[in-house]
Amino acid sequence: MKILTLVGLFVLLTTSPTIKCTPRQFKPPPIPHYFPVPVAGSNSGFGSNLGLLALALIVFSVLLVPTPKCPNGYTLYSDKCGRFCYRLHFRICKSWADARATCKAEGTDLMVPDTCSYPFFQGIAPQTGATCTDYWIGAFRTPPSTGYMTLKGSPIPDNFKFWGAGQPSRLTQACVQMADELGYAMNDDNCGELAGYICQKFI
Ligand SMILES: [Ca+2]
Repeated sequence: MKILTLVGLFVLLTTSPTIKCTPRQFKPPPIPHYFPVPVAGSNSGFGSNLGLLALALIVFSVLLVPTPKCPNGYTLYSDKCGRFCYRLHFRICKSWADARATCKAEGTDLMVPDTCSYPFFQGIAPQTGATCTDYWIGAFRTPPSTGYMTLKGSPIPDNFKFWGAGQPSRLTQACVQMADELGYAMNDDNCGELAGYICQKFI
């Protein structure tokens, strides 16, 4: 029995096909094209990608720069006249000085009249349910000086186009408001009078 087993094993080994091992050819995987591959006959490779990279950086930097925000209760205005936040206070009437103090407490100041944005404020001045009909703005004089100026120190001539008819009347009046009865044109009045007020902040 053992002899038959040995004979069978011999036959099996001598008749089996030979398995030849050949070294596996190493083929490196393709390199991903993270970087531009110059194209023959073209100069649009690396340079154009640098341009795209710069554009991407600009876009990201713009997205990352925080947009200035207006204080609570304020509205953003932006056009050829500039970019500013504003708020009309028309329910609690105050003197010119108290009105300005409130604007400052809100991080702003009284609205400075200028030829560009004044018509905009005239347009939004009428407010439904307003307790105060006039609005203090950022213009005044310091008696005995008769010359009016803005909070920025710019003089306001008497022929400034947004003075109401017959204004400024001066006398004891030294603070400027947008007067309801004058179509919200400018009127000087006594600084202690109670009125609404407009706060503004350029951003
Ligand atoms: Ca007046």
